[in-house]
Amino acid sequence: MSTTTSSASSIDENIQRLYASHRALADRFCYTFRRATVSPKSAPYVLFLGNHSAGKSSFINYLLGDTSVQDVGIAPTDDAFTFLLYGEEERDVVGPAALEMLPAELARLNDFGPELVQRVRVKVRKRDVLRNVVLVDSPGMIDASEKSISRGYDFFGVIKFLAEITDLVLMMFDPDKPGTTGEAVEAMTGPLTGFFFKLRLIFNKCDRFTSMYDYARAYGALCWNLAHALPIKDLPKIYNCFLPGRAPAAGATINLHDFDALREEIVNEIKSANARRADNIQMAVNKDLTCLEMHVRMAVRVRRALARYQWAAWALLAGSMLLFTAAGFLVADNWGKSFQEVAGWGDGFIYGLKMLGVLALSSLAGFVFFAIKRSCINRFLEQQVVDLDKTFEVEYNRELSLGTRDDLRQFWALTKPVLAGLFRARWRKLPIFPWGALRRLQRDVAQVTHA
Ligand SMILES: Nc1nc2c(ncn2[C@@H]2O[C@H](COP(=O)(O)OP(=O)(O)OP(=O)(O)O)[C@@H](O)[C@H]2O)c(=O)[nH]1
Ligand SMILES: [Mg+2]
Repeated sequence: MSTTTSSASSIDENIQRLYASHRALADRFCYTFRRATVSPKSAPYVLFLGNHSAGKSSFINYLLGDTSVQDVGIAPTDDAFTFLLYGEEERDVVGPAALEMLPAELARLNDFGPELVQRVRVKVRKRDVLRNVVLVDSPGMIDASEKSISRGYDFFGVIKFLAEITDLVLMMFDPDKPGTTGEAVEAMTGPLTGFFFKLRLIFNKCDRFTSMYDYARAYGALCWNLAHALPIKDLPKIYNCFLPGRAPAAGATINLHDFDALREEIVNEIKSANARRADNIQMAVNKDLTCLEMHVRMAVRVRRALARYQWAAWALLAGSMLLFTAAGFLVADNWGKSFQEVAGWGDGFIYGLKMLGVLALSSLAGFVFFAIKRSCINRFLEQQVVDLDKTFEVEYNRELSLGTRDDLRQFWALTKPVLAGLFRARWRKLPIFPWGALRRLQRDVAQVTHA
């Protein structure tokens, strides 16, 4: 136990050190660290997501060996996020008091507003399985048409936050809705992007099939839908399973024994979520620092292009002004009496007026040239923002051409909107030269990646 605690402390210290050493660079480039502050010392979380009636709550009851813990039913049953914790004294708590019972890293749930906080539930149960893991049940996902009835809080924001801090995310489907509910697809294309390494797909209720043909059709439909929803090349493993203790479907000819083995596999994954915690924390740090590196590299590349354009525009403006003024003086000098021909106060006064006129005209031209320069720079900036994808392909050409870094595109999907907003709002404030800070960051990213 003490070895675990001391290794958790050393992970914590290393992370703190890493973040402290790159915070100045992040601040200079207006990058907000994304990693949720998860402590390696707290119990791991397993998050159950999926269509309504996919069997999330039933699976949790099965794990706890108690059918009375979570309510189950055919109709959408749960509208709450339920955290099942271990405790000697069993009790149920809802709302703000429930949030207070949860570890500090979950306090950010408060930011999603009272509608969510009222739907946070804690159930303390004295079950062995909960000694090593916190189970999180979630409201069932519904179809896009049903979604018009608002949940009253940012459901996908909550999913994203929980996916960040949890160690295992189980996404459950059932034969009635094999991956087709709008929210399930939206979750996989949105908030779960970047967390596929901790995502396990479960095709539940396989005991409902009457024949292999029946099963193959539903499984095919699930794979088809997932292929469209998951922005990754390889389909992750799908755990086909069912919960025991139910009478098989009438006339069923399908052999369910193989599904038993897959259920046990997923149960073991849940029970050993503890072992994944350090890895998950390291992955989160790696992702955050890689995003920072990407943010800085791309910011510097675009900032330099903008700086070059700006300098060229200033040079053009200064040159045009010089030419315009010189030409003005020349014309004014040759118009009426030239400088050599000026004799007396009267001539001098008229000559002075001519020159003042030239100065006034060139100031006016200066304003016009300046406005043109500004609008050209703004147009160039907008073009740079529109072309961010192309710039990314150029900047990461070497890494992408090797074909080994699919994750970079996922990181880019997170980084791009932030950079676009940053360029539009304050590109002039971004540094052009990160000096050695970027190299130090790249060295640390490489170290974390290969640790
Ligand atoms: N045949 C069969 N039925 C199951 C299985 N697992 C769950 N069910 C049934 O499916 C129905 C829905 O189960 P729940 O556990 O309430 O589903 P849920 O995903 O929690 O649903 P929501 O809370 O509405 O999101 C219940 O009637 C369960 O008895 C299974 O493996 N096989
Ligand atoms: Mg439920």
